[in-house]
Amino acid sequence: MQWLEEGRPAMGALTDWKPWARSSLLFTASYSRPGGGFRGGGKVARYALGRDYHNHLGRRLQKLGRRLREDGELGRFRAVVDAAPVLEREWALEGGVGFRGKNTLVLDPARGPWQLLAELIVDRDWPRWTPTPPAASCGSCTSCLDSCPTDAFTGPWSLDPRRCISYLTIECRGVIPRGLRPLMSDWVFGCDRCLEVCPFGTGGEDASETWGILPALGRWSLEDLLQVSEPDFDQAFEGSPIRRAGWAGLLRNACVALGNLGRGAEALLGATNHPEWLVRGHAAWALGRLGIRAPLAALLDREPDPRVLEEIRASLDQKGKS
Ligand code: B12
Ligand code: SF4
Ligand code: SF4
Repeated sequence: MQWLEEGRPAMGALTDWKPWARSSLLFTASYSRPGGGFRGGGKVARYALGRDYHNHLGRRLQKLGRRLREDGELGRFRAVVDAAPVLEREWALEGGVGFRGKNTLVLDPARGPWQLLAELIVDRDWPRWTPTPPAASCGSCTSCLDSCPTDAFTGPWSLDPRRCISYLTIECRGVIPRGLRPLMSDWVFGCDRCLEVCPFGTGGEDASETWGILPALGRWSLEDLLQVSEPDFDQAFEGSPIRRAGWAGLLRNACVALGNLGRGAEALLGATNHPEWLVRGHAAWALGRLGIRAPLAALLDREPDPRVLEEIRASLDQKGKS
């Protein structure tokens, strides 16, 4: 998440980032829908089951900005969807979208946490309104804090992103810390646990049709995924947020998920020949978790990468899943 660090100065004052900016128009998009993932297991965060919201909302905001410019309402504008160094949640709270849940997300009292945020930054002073503050709050509920699989919350409203499965499966580019892997269940892209348990999350209308479903999810199991080539990955995940994890990253996640599901021995053995060391290393871990030792030991003689050798040795030391 280096881009956030680099953009830190802009978070203080928007005009440090866009000197021409005068107002920010805030938009929310609902993505309430049933959970899903790869065929037979391998969960994917709901926002990523269909088309990429960055593109989808970005295009719509571009269109709106051009339209407002044609109408003489503004000169310059910038559409922002997630990937910009701005305090989207703070802006949403200020705009009256909802309240901040203990899971750190902005909750709409009527539709829960399943809301994406986006903005149109414009070079005109826009009429302000005083939003009515939402009446609801978390109260004494602690469901999200209690149910996080990796214990990523350091307290209410406070998260250590380095332990969050969303970070580990999407943003983390290297090795997933070994101690966290068994806690990740079969999440292969993102995690929704602290949203799923939220009592405010059940009220929204099903938005499945708006976002669609990526065909690759129904087509491939995690075992199939381990055999997908890089060009096929690029093609299958074109226009999907899942592409952000990268080929090696997603296959790494699939290995961890298979290890936790306790299946996929043959596919994992195949993955020990994968060209990416990251995949070979996590496949070795998963095989260890499945209790498959002899083929793992045989790899010690032919594995060239010291990082993978280290994983193999650690796997041989670990006991099979009990
Ligand atoms: C980095 C990031 C992550 C990180 C860290 C998340 C975190 N909770 O800190 C990781 C990768 C873990 C992550 C995960 C997810 N993310 Co995210 N993420 C972001 C991103 C890009 C930046 C957030 C950030 O660090 N901002 C900088 C810090 C400084 O701001 P801040 O945390 O808001 O804190 C400031 C203030 O708000 C205030 N503050 C902080 N805490 C508190 C508490 C109280 C009580 C008060 C009064 C003030 C206050 O002080 C801080 C300094 O000024 C935003 C998009 C964006 N550009 O904002 C999306 C965003 C927050 N993510 C989003 C989503 C949907 C998710 C996931 C659900 C995705 C998934 N299913 O896998 C998970 C949820 C995990 C969780 N429980 O948070 C949505 C949330 C929408 C919503 N309704 O709130 C956003 C807004 C993207 C979007 N455009 O829709 N994410
Ligand atoms: S997204 Fe998952 S791992 Fe991250 S804080 Fe929420 S429950 Fe925990
Ligand atoms: S699960 Fe409970 S504590 Fe967590 S955000 Fe929802 S209402 Fe708040």
